[in-house]
Amino acid sequence: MDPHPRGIPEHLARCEHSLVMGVVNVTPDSFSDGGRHLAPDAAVAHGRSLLAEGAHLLDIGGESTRPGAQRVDPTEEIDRIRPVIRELAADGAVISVDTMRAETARAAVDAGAGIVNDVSGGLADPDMAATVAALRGPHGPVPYIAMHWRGHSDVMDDLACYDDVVTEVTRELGARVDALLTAGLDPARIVLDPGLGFAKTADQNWELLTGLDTLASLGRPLLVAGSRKRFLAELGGDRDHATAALAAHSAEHGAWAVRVHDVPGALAAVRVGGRLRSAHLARARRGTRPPRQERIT
Ligand code: PMM
Repeated sequence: MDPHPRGIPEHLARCEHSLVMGVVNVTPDSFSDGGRHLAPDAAVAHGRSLLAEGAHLLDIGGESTRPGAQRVDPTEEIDRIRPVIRELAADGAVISVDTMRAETARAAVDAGAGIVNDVSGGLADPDMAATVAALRGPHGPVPYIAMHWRGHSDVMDDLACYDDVVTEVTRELGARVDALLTAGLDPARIVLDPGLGFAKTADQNWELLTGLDTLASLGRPLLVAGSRKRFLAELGGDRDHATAALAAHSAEHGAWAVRVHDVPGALAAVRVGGRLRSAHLARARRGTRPPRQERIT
């Protein structure tokens, strides 16, 4: 399997470890950074500082998906993100737009976004899949990140019921891929995301993280997005340090990208995870030999 989706710029497709996607939430109410970058100038400055720290991609969103969040009006969502995308795209940033709405995805790509990141995997807006299939961004047809989702933020905590979370999330994501292909999406442009914290308890998030190899068996690159989420905060200590540890784990298991608020920690982590992965693969290629028996005579 190609570790990168088709439709990202060449210099990123050559990267040998997971990419780091920096988060720019242009919202008043996101979980960890709500309200900090609501003014366009503040959001652009934040995006630039994430890029200066080494972020490969920026994920720009105008609607919070924190547990319990209410929907934002689509015009308001577009008004929040459009000037920010325009300016950062003019700087040459590779941008994904974090939205569940086809109309917003279209406006964002028109403003310079090159990837659509949909936490609902196409379930929230029946027009999303066909719209994305027809969109052309700065690098050609746009890649589409489809996250595992069971319902909007006001009800999702009630939907965290699984017999086996890894099996069920893999099956449900597989069904989303089938639906996306039927809508005309190029399979090489689809990225999947287990949706940590979305209709999942803390225990279910941890279990899902042990199942990244199973999720990868769907044959698509994976995005892992645990940054600063409640299940990491529950560990105590610094949430960005915990996020970095998770990024190392994700990279070791071959994630295409990690979505994070703190870029320097995640960059160090994906480099470590990438080297561990290469070492695993090199060892597997050599084959495992039993240790030499030393004979004592
Ligand atoms: N989580 C949030 C927002 N967007 N996108 C993807 N693909 N996966 C996620 O898990 C995800 C996302 C919520 O986190 P934030 O409020 O810290 O941005």
